[in-house]
Amino acid sequence: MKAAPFSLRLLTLLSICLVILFSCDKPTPKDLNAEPLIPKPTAVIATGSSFGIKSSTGLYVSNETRAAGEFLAGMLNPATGFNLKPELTDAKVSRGILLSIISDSELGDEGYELNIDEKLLELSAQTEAGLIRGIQTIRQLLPPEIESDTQVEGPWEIASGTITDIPEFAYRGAMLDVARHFFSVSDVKQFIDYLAFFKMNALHLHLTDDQGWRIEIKSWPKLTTHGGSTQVGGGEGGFYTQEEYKEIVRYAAERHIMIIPEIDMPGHTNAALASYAELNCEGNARELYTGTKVGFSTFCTHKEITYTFIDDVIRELSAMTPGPYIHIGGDESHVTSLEDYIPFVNRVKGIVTAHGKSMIGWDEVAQADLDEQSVVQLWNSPDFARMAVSKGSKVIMSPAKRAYLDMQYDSTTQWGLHWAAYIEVDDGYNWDPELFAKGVDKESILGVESPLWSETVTNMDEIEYMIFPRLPGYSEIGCSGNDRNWEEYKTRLARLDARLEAMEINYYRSARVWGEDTRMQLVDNK
Ligand code: TNX
Repeated sequence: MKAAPFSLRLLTLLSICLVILFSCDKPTPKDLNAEPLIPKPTAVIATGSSFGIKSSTGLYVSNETRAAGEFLAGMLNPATGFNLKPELTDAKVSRGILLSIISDSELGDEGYELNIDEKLLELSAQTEAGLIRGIQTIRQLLPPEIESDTQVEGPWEIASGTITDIPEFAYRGAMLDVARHFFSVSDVKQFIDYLAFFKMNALHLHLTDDQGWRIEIKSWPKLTTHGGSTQVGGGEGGFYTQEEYKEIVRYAAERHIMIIPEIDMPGHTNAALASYAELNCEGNARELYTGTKVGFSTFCTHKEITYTFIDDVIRELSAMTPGPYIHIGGDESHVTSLEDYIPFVNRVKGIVTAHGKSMIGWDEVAQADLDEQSVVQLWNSPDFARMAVSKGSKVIMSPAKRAYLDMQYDSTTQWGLHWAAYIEVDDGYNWDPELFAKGVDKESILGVESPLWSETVTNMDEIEYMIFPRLPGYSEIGCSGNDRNWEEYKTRLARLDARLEAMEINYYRSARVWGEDTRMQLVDNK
């Protein structure tokens, strides 16, 4: 056969090149509605195509969105190996990624909107907090490999369509008990990253208890040098210097998460009572305590020095806490009489207010003189929560039976306690904060918090095992309110496993989520 003329061969070659070029550029069809986002956004409209992030993709910001742009680039660059950098622009952008601040009162303080087509991925919000939440959605829409710290092959495609997302409750938090066992600054940062991933906005740090005082107070140095020197089981404990605490606050603020510091009192105070003899009624310092009993210690509520001490602590703590709240504990004060307890809480509330903060307390504080500024955290008693509402206070819902991250999943769980309940993954999800305590309605509920107490939990692996996969459910309760369904949620949660593994998280592989039943549903959905 005669060879084709040179011009024809060139033409053939050219068309092959063109076909290759075009097929590479053709967006992959994807269904935004099928993406397993947690928490589930308020509204999703899928358009069936996708947006691909490439090394050449522009990341356009304004002055107001530059910090969020840096945050997004920091999330994308390690795994993609790209070097995306926010570029300032006022021009109209029609290709690439665009972060904008818009005015749309429906979005509120933390809502955001994502508009994704084949050429443009636009994230808009009224606030930087909204953008940071939206960036977590972009992260969840990318394959789990995006979690890698080192470069992996793409493609990095995101399903096209529109997402509008506005959280139902203003407060969506978790608590970490750093008193029973101490956790390092880097552990706390990792915990903050987990909250950020699920768009939570508050980290309550339980900083003091019988077994340890974990925050440096410069005017009372023995609190940490002595009171912070041990922990449950007799280990060496530890504490945060004020600089370290400020670093935690800064790291959280970058992710729009507020820190709520708790100084538990008048009970749960053995570490302070062991550090300063004068805080005890008899004037004798107590021994350090490394057991797990509760309810045996109390400040001396009749001594003036007690209030001088509390004023110093709250002053130093308020000065390094930008958030509006100081948590004063108030739980399980079994050796403080009610006649002493009520005036004590009233006086401490005054001290918190004098330092420009609002008081939060565990549900027992409802017995004191509360007001609209005070917040009561329900852990045990619906009666106390109702009492708080009758005084005009707001309530954070943390019922131990449903929301305690230190409760075991079942009788075989290696860590945790079960005094309130065993909480399997579905038990943690299947409750409604608005129905939990009759008379405590939506208007009175600030939000939801899931506490992790650490009597039995000693390191990050154990923390992860207790919080995963329950934490995502608490975040969804806070974001979606009662508009939820376990059967549907379960299919999204089941698909979180690849990401948890990519993040090297030690999680509990619950049969309620990953049993036969779920696997069949996943196959059916494909
Ligand atoms: C009760 S909850 C406590 C804590 C314990 C926890 C263990 C609350 C306000 N007090 O002191 O660590 O149970 O689950």
